Amino acid sequence: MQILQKLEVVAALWIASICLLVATASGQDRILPELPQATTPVTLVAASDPVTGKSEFRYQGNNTPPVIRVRPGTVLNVEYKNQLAAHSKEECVGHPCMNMTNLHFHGLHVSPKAPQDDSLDMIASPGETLHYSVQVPPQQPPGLYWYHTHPHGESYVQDLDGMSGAIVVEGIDRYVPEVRHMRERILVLRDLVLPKDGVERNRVMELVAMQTTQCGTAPEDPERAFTVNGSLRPQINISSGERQFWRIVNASPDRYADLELDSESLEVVALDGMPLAYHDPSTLKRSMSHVLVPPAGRVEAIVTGPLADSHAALRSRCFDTGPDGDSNPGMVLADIVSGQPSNVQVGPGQSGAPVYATFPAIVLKRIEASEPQFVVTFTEDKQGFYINGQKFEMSAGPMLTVDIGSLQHWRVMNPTREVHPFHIHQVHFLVYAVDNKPVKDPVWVDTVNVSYGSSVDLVMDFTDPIIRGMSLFHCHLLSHEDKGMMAKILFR
Ligand SMILES: [Cu+2]
Repeated sequence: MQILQKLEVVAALWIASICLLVATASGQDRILPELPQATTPVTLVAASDPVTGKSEFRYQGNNTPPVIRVRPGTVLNVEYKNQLAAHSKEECVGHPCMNMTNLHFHGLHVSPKAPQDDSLDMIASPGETLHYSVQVPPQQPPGLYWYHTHPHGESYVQDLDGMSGAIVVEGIDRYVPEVRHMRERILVLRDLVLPKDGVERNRVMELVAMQTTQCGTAPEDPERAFTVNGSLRPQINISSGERQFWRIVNASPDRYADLELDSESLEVVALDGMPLAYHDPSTLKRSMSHVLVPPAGRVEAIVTGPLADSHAALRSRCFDTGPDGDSNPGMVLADIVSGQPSNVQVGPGQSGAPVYATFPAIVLKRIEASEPQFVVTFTEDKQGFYINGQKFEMSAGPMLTVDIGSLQHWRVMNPTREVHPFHIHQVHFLVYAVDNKPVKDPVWVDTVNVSYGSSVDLVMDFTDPIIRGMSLFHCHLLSHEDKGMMAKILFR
């Protein structure tokens, strides 16, 4: 009886919170929430919601994860306290979660050794605290990164619960000076699991104008809606003709955001934290009608306010995840409404000249033309998910060892019937071919979608000695990673 009552309370509160989200989104006052900003040192707490049992980050007494801002050449200090419940109400890969946790600093070119970006040995049980002291190198590309938890077997649930936040490495204005005069907006995309109750479910789907016809080849019904900074379909104010600098991270554990604006193209200045100019000083930005941001990906773009009295929205388009994939329908993420011009206080900016990493074209061409030095093959069956036939084990040795100081040609193959986004810690790579055909505009990223029945060819940048140590590469659909689609790499 007591358990039943508790369950009813949980259900009632859960429905109430959905109603609140929907009510907030459908009411007049649904302005995009601003996120708290934090400078190092940061104290972050992992805690369990006493009612729902879901895990969350707490920062300065609230449950909104902060945007951590850090300058290149400084140390990012995070004290991370695991105050999750000893006994979880949530399920991880078929058993109750153990509520182990840690942090990964996604995309940063930093050491994988403790106390830095070590997702293997640094792990906290409930009651334990981790102390991160991450040396961000002076040549770190300035842009949008993010932190999320990375305990093998529990990553999916924790990320779906929202245990993630943005990191801004300051100084992108050194590459694209005009953004200094623009209002900056940080947009963190997360998931709202659609309610089971049919009426509530329809209300949410209608609210975000979710596509109801089948999208792509995945036959399943939609399961999620995107939220922006925790809000369902918020309004973003921008005056007509005003240019703003939007920095967007897809923090979903497994949904793709194929972003587009109704009114115009996005002027993209950085992907996955890497300014386009970082490897090509002549390319400050690129006009794109839509940008595919896979789970864990980021895009930073200049957006111009539409004409007054015209309706415009930020949308995610239908994305085909494959016949075995999850439904990924089109929907509206946010409405763009005409507001007062932003009053931007231009700060001093970052001093010093920008750092560029330009590999001679002849060197890149030679690597691209060579046979792959390593091939990653994603496979799956009813028992799990694999890289090169191996299911990840914490106790396993590295799948390969790489000597620091080289560029390498890697190929990632996906013979399965669903998409898998490939990610490697510590470095960026150049995506130059898909299905053995050169891509028109090669980009440096840290996460790339590999479509079903497809392959990508990459130039891996293993030149920086800071990455020395044991690291990881994996599929960034986190339930796949939890079920084995991950491997160790030793940078020597
Ligand atoms: Cu996968």
